[in-house]
Amino acid sequence: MLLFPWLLVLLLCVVRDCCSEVKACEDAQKTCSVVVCGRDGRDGPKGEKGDPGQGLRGLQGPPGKLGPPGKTGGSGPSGSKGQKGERGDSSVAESKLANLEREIRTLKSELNSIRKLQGFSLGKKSGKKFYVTNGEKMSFAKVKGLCAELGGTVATPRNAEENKAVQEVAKDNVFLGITDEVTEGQFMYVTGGRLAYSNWKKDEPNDYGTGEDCVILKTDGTWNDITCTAAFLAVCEFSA
Ligand SMILES: [Ca+2]
Ligand SMILES: [Ca+2]
Repeated sequence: MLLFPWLLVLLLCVVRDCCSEVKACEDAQKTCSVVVCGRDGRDGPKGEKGDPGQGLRGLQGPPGKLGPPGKTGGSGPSGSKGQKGERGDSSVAESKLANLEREIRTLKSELNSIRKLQGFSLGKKSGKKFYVTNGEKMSFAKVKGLCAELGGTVATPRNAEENKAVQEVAKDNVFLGITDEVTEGQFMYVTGGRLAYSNWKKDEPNDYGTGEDCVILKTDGTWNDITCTAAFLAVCEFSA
């Protein structure tokens, strides 16, 4: 039965905020054996950080702008040496060369046929030679050039039969492949060698006037030395 009054006093102290008033407390002390009133104490030490809250997290924002390009890096280390390549195929070049050689042989064969045809139509065959003419008159130098261009030489009869063959082809005065340009008075074949045959006209060669170093075969079959710059018929000879 004694507890009831104490509880009543405590309740009064709380309800009336008696503890904030010293006087009220002193009054209470007079009637209370337990004092629960006093001034506020100092702040206590800071507590430990609490756990994260349980609230909802916001949505992830959009990605940021692209940053500026970085500096160019230095050269990397050299790679390892590759394997040796395969050898080139030379069979194509060899095949082309073989084709060219075949064509050259064909052309040579055709050229020989043409020469022989010319020999029959325009020239005269004598032994192992045949003679052709284009019917034109020109200096000895030009005759030499023309015959060389055709693969032949200036007509050079080395016996009476060949001399007659050239005479029949030419039917006019014609240069022969004989001169004394190297040594005056010593006539030689332009292809080399001393004369093996000659058919000089009487009193020829006479090296007349300022000099005569070339030779013509006259229409009568005889020879005469004459100036090389004069123009006479061109007759070339080829091997048959
Ligand atoms: Ca002469
Ligand atoms: Ca003469």
